[in-house]
Amino acid sequence: MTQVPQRPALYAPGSILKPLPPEQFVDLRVGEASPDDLTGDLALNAETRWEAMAGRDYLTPNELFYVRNHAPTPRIEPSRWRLRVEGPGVKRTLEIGYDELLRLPETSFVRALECAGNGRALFEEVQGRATPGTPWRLGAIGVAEWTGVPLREILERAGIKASAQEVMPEGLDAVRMRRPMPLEKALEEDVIVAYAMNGEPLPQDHGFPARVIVSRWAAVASVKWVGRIHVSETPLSSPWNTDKYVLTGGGFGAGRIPVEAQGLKSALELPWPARLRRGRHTIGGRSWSAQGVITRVEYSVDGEPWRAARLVEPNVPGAWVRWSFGWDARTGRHDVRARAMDTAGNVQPDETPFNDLGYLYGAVVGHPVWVR
Ligand SMILES: Nc1nc2c(c(=O)[nH]1)N[C@H]1C(S)=C(S)[C@@H](COP(=O)(O)O)O[C@H]1N2
Ligand SMILES: [Mo]
Repeated sequence: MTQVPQRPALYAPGSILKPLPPEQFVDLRVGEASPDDLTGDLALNAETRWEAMAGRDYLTPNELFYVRNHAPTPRIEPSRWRLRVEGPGVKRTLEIGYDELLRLPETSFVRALECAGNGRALFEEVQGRATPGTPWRLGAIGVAEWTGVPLREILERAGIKASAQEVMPEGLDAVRMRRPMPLEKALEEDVIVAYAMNGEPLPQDHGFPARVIVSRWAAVASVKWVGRIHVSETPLSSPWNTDKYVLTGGGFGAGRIPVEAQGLKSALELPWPARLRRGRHTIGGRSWSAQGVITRVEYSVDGEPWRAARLVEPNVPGAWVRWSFGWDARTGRHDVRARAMDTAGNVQPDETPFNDLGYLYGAVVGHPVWVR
């Protein structure tokens, strides 16, 4: 069992939430920031710089893991924290404290967490059509080992009624971020209430003391600082599945389809744009699919025929695979591309269907590389 040390009280008892200054969004990238900047009180949106992943192990270290907040990070004192499970879909209201949560049957697995908007800036930079919202390139993804209690264990302790339909975790942040999922999704074995990330207690910005991890779904479903789980007998809605995080406009017309499952992407472990000295280089990258396991990754420089990159184990379903290829770089400006394929038969396309809010960019990206 992963040992999670008790944290000291972060502030005086009385309220479990410390009022914080008005939203201040800081546009910085993980890797440019000092560790202090990454654990502060700010509503922080920070993406992992891909060059910071070059040559690293499989997992994203906690301090390099992207942060996406809709409101400032709340500071929660674990001894006062409670998770309440309630609603017409359960037989009784259940309250679980932090120590109790740590004593429930636990599970650990390695999975990616990826923002639905990852790659949004590329709609403009590659496809020439801008969308509003946080302009992530490809760094709004990370892979970690998550440890926690299966949501099923917790729901069963509250007694799931035969009529139960949807499950909506709610965060304790100022916006009370919440988003529903069908009961069947909530009961999957890799949907958990997590309290540890890469063997450490969840960092504050990643949801301390506990967050939901909904494997394979856009990370907006993985509610941080979870305080309440509502179980309904009817379909539920929240601004995050009706107005935000929906596919609408472009090829989707007037419909509003909530973003759920993630797709397929690849990224090079290089700065954007990259600058290299001429000569022989090993170029590394990672590819991931929420729909299956990556079976093959190909690369192409300056429009030359696609060739296979060398995959590096492990290749965990629902996480990513590392790969590399050798390149003899000549002076000039180059366009380096990678595309992945998965066991579900998906291949990264040359273009992503446009949608107004810029979700699920999955097309092949020409990475600009200057060589001198
Ligand atoms: N309570 C709460 N949970 C949240 C969010 C939030 O703002 N508040 N952001 C969501 C979104 S949009 C993403 S992409 C992920 C980011 O998780 P991370 O900051 O740990 O990388 O958390 C999700 N869970
Ligand atoms: Mo997100």
